[in-house]
Amino acid sequence: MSFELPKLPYEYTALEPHMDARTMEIHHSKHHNAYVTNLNNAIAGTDAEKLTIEEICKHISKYPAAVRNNGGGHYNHSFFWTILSGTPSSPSAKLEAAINADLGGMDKFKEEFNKAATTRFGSGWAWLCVENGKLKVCSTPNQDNPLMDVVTDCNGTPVLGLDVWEHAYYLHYQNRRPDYCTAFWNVVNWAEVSRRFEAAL
Ligand code: MN3
Repeated sequence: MSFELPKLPYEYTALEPHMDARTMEIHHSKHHNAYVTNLNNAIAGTDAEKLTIEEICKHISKYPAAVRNNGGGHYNHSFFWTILSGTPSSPSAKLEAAINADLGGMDKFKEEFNKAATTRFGSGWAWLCVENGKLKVCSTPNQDNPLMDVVTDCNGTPVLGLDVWEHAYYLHYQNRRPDYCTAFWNVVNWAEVSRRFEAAL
């Protein structure tokens, strides 16, 4: 089995103006596609071809850097597309209650998440994860993610994530990563985040 580029669950224009169509098209059809191609090349003829991307991430220390970088890239982008939407939605009552209890409420959560996203030096991701039944905010460098056994300071089941690589925002926002991080909240698919949260408990 080889990995495939998933279809986006919406049009490239769906997240305008917060995420522009040109960026979405290049991000999906070029960047994500390259991670898939390079991952398939890196695992060709190995037992990893029989595994899911989640299983590969969980034991990533067994693999060469090309699998860590491109397997992480494939998992992270496949995840990212699902938690975005051009259709407004709200967190479920259960997720909202957990954000209040674990993170001090929605405003404090967004502030903490945006701080994680804007202060991640270079390229990486900000995450909202569930670990031992509790929500937490953290970030990873490059294409690492909270499933990976090599990650020690940001573990758990991801329920929301934000790509802060320049390729995710530079065409529209140039160097203004904070503006991109603020705009992100307009296109969060809270229905999907809530579903992932409840599945992770
Ligand atoms: Mn990206």
